Amino acid sequence: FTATVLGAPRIGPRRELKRAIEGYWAGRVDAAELEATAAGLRADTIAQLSAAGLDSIPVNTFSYYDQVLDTAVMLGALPERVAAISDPLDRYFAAARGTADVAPLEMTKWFDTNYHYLVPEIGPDTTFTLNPEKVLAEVAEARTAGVNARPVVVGPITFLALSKPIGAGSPLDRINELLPCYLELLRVLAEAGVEWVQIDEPALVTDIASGLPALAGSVYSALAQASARPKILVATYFGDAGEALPALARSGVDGVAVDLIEGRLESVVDVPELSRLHVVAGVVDGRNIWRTDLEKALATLGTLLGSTGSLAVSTSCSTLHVPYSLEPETELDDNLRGWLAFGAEKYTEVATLSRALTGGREAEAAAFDACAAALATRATDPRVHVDAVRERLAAVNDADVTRGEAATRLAAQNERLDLPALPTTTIGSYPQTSAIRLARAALRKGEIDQAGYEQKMRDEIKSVVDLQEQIGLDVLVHGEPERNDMVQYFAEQLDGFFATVNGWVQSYGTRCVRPPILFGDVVRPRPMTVDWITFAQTLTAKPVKGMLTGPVTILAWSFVRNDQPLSESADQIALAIRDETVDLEKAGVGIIQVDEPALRELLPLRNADKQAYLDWAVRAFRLSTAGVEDATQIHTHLCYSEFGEVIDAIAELDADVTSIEAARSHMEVLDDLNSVGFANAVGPGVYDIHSPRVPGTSEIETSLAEALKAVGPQRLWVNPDCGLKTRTTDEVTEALTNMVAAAKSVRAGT
Ligand code: THG
Ligand code: ZN
Repeated sequence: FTATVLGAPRIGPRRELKRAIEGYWAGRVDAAELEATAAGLRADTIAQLSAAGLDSIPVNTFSYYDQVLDTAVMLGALPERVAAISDPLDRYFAAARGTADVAPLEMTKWFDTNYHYLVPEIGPDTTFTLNPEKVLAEVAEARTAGVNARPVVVGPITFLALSKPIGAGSPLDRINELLPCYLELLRVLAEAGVEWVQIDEPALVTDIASGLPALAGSVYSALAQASARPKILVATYFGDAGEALPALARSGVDGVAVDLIEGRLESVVDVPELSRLHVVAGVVDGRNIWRTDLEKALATLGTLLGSTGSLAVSTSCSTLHVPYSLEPETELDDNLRGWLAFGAEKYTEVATLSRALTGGREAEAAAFDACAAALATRATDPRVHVDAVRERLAAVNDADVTRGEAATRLAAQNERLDLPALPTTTIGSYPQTSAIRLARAALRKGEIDQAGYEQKMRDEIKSVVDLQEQIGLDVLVHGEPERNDMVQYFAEQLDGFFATVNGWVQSYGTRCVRPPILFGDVVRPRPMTVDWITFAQTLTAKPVKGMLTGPVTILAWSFVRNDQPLSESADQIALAIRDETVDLEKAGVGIIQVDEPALRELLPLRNADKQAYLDWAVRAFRLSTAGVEDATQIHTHLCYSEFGEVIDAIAELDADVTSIEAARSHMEVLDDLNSVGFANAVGPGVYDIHSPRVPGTSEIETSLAEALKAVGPQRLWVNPDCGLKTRTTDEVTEALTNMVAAAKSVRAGT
């Protein structure tokens, strides 16, 4: 084949799958209706890819929730506790989200993307048996549609490398038990007449485990020796496959897919064994939204022609990570539109490149010329290079990223704030009530005007402030009713960002986000949060925290520029946040929180690249927060991850107070922080907000006692482990009341 993509989104162009699945969960949609919606979406995707001119169509990239969970099902590797549920669909959703009796699989980030997968559990009770029904059904369905279908499965190395060990030993130690399932899969796919199977091994571009290239060599040699099998395409993506590439090339597999957006061309060209393989060249960016420079991509393909057996054009990874189409983006100006390619536009790019590769550029001259003309405006658009921003950044020096001594700051803050020992607070958001959602919808539909909307938000803020007063918290927040999303909200107010109207991308399960597009230099035309915070402060004598999102998280949850280093974009955002902190301070706000939940997320996949990232990430945070006086207290909040690899960086952020998710990891993070000499205040989350269960007072006292042992009474704060926007007001009221009671009783004992 000559033109393909490694996978496609499945949530539906209008999030049809989200609605159907959530309807099924709520009992509004039955299984047959759900399946009909799903089948319709799969058929539409196949038709779309085929009509665009692709001659090999990926299938089995559909999922009701997550492709790693699908793989666990295919391999019969669900944990015992869910295996007991007899209905397959209900068992599947139980594994994904839990039930009243059964805990779900954990969820974590898929490599360095903003997609989350479910983490398989591999322990002594795990056995592997092949269940090929889903993949065979999707092959049969595509066959009926008359297309050349290429089933896609997650490979054995990636599956085990991403799994969580239960008990002793590493899941990867089980690879030899798993291979018979894959051999059997190859046999049934061959029997079904499949010509090519794609086995995804993105783990091979990482240093998750040592010895992966050698393991790739042995695993794929074993699979290549299967007596009956389709041709095997091993797909690597999200980076450079490095040493794994020659190992794969020698293993006897028939093809490899390589990411030429995040990987290097040399690592492909330099492997002589690839001259025997079909190389699927990922020259169209599958996870970012920029239009491909066709001229450049064709040159890359030309270079590869000489060193590969045969060549196909592809996206660098599945287009799961980008929105379906630019078509609904009616708010785009012509320049910006010309620089972008979402899913549909990328399929056309792949087909164009593939035709140009065989027929020559001249045969596709119109497309190449249009591309060049559109991209030419990107270099000269005044929004892309703003001299004032660049001059300001060039003048940044070490003093701009350094605050006074921590002890001096603490003394000044204690005097200003006069807080009790073990101060209680919350992370920032309060429940997004239906009143809030209705107000936002009414504003969008023009049923209320901006002033009416803002009044409703002030009403919400007042009720959240009253609630906190009543509960007896020490440091209050305004509750963030005005924010749809903690990144989108800021992107909508900063120049240099474009917020899409329908650019939905699956984040996990049925949950989607609309990542903003960072396309130009970042300018803050006016203060973004000051009015809301100062309004909240008028309602109470207690201090109200200002709430901002940090530069790394804004980047991690946006589509980022590809025409300058990430570090430069981070610094530009940092200057905008810095201006906001200074304005908040001027308005009398004494505590400002700058959240960086995604600090861990952007950590590079290769060890060699990690330190450089952490250096610029920390510096950008410090640039955001070092513009205020010693007496202004800077908080940060971190969540969603294992902090082990970034613990030094957390200390280097030098926030006065760090609230950190710890409820589920039993405060281990405090020992880790101690071990790197972190001496500033911390608020380890004392209960898990991700569950609707309300923690009792004595349970929180136990957590606090544990935390006290680790950090002592001088620098301990008391807070939940994350924002409260997904909980109900009743749950929040009860849990926080218990938290305040626990803090008071522990305070009395210190
Ligand atoms: N914002 C963004 N990215 C994120 C998070 C976020 N990535 C990590 C983590 N948080 C992912 N968590 C969620 C949680 C909830 C939702 C999405 C991602 C969610 N989305 C709504 C939905 O799909 O119905 C849509 C929200 C909207 O209307 O804007 O509930 O917080 N950027
Ligand atoms: Zn959080």
